[in-house]
Amino acid sequence: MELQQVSRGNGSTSNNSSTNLAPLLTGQFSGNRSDQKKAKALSDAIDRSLRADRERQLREGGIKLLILGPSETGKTTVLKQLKLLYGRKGLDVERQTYRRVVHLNVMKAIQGLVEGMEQANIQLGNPENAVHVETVRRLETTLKRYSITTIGVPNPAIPRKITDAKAETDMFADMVPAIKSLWTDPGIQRTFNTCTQLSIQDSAKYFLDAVDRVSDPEYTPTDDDILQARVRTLSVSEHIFDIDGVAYRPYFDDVDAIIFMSALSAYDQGCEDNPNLNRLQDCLLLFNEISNHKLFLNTSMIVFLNKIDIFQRKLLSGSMVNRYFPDYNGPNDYFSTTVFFQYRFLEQCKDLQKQVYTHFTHATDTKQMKVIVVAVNVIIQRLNLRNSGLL
Ligand SMILES: Nc1nc2c(ncn2[C@@H]2O[C@H](COP(=O)(O)OP(=O)(O)OP(=O)(O)O)[C@@H](O)[C@H]2O)c(=O)[nH]1
Ligand SMILES: [Mg+2]
Repeated sequence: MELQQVSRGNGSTSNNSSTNLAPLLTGQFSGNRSDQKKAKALSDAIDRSLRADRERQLREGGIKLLILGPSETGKTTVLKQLKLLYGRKGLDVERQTYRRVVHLNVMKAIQGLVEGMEQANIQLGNPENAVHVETVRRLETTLKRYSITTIGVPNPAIPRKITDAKAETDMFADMVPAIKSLWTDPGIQRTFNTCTQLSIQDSAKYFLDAVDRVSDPEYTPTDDDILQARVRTLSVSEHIFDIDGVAYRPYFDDVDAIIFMSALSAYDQGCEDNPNLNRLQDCLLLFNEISNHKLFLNTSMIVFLNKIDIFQRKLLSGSMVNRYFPDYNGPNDYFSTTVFFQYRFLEQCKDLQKQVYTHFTHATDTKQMKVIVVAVNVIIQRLNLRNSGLL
């Protein structure tokens, strides 16, 4: 496959320093307090200057990478992993914002379970929990008022007192007894373990098991909490990373590589807006469009077959792939079914000269993602060298 020429960040500093250091570079330092201050200011200014230069270099050059895929396949999670693995501040910038996201995720989870229990006509194990069911039913309006659309951007639709962190913590704390009683109720547990079409997010159990920890007034989300937390992305964002000296930046036209995200675990789910359309089937159709699109003629395609942990769990619980993909006649084990889906993705791309790479991923697992990112980096560097005639 032919690739466009790509340029790389080389880690060196430029002479066109974007920060003017001249005023700080004049004068001698004797070691007294005011000189120490000056030295610190100088050191900070140099750091800032180096960072600004490096970022400008990355912006001007670099491999252009786009992460695409249907909703809930793990795009934001991969981005978070890149920040953790290669970003300067990891996830610190957004850490406090996620406190509220986690609380919302917990409330959404218990609400989804109560709805699922009622739809499946499952009875509460402990009738005394009926009062808590009522509390959760009333949650809808609260959740609407609290709903977050874009992280870090104030939403004018949210009343000011609700954006107040203390008010939010208090509101959540009021809900905790109901959430805890319901989550341990045998009826809710049965719903969670037996209903396959629940509208709850994948991390529901992770957060419901951690209610005590996340409701602590001093609670600060951990990296794992942030990876598990879910907010739908409504905006397009650009991020710049430097992976082993190679700069990556996402772009829409002229991209060098696309990471196409799919969720293997969605093989038994319907689409949110059209429950009759299988989610993984819909994802295959989208990949067909993307991989054959003339805009991406020279673009490497790297498909992440994500959420393999959930996929494996579903298989182990006895869920049959051929119930949802009737053309699959093989055994219902992990190896055979993943090969089948891998082939289904590969066959979408009609250009036989074009390389499509696939990886089975578990995007919330930082260790696994580190290995995957290194492998992807190797692929892209090799394609880059081949294109420039060096390989
Ligand atoms: N168990 C598990 N959960 C995952 C995996 N990848 C992502 N998730 C979870 O799936 C949910 C959705 O992931 P996101 O990264 O928000 O999905 P997205 O593609 O950005 O979704 P949109 O912003 O709606 O387009 C989050 O709660 C993640 O923690 C995985 O491999 N395994
Ligand atoms: Mg997202």
